[in-house]
Amino acid sequence: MRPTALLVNTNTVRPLVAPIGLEYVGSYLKDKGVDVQVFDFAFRDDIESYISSMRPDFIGFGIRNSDDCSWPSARSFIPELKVLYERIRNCTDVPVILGGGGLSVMPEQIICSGELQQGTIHPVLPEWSPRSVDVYMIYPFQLSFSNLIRAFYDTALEIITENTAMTEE
Ligand code: B12
Repeated sequence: MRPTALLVNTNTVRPLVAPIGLEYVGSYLKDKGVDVQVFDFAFRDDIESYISSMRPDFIGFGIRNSDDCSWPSARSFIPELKVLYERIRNCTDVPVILGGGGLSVMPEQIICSGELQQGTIHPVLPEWSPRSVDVYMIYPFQLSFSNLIRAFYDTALEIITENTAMTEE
């Protein structure tokens, strides 16, 4: 019997974009003989009944955006992603594989540091981590290094140092 996969699109950010990353994964799996179905949280919410009637062998959980990368909204999607992940975890024991651009940018730091430490999530293909990048701070020289800029600089440095330490552990 052919294995079955359920690919879950968790991205509900409006205006919607097609889950092209998930579709690439689906095409690849189909080529390998896997039956693939897509559940899209942008259009429905009944994941529990869907899983219980489909009974997939494994689930791909797509994370396109971990946050909106916007200021001042600075909206993190992690709390709602965790709720969706827990809902799936609570209704099936099959492997759940996380992937997608929002996850790949900073997996340990923003998504699943606790779960990685507890061993409830395991990294797959750790050699495919994103390469590190240099960070620059540019400000109008007329402003000089004011207290406000100094406060921003210190906070940014603290966060980056903390995250770099986590990545290098
Ligand atoms: C094109 C693009 C856009 C276009 C999308 C156009 C469209 N019609 O699709 C536009 C300009 C509209 C856009 C908007 C936004 N974007 Co944009 N976008 C991108 C960009 C440049 C490419 C995304 C893409 O389609 N890649 C091609 C697909 C095939 O690749 P992929 O999705 O990564 O999928 C691959 C893997 O990740 C993996 N994969 C994917 N899903 C899954 C699932 C599983 C289970 C597994 C195992 C693997 C897997 O396999 C795929 C094949 O290799 C990325 C940056 C980048 N270079 O990746 C940012 C990026 C994804 N966007 C980002 C953001 C933040 C946004 C916005 C929220 C910005 C905003 N504030 O409005 C919105 C959200 C829109 C929405 N509704 O979701 C961020 C997300 C970062 C984060 N911290 O979460 C990124 C990473 C850019 C960045 N570095 O800041 N975006």
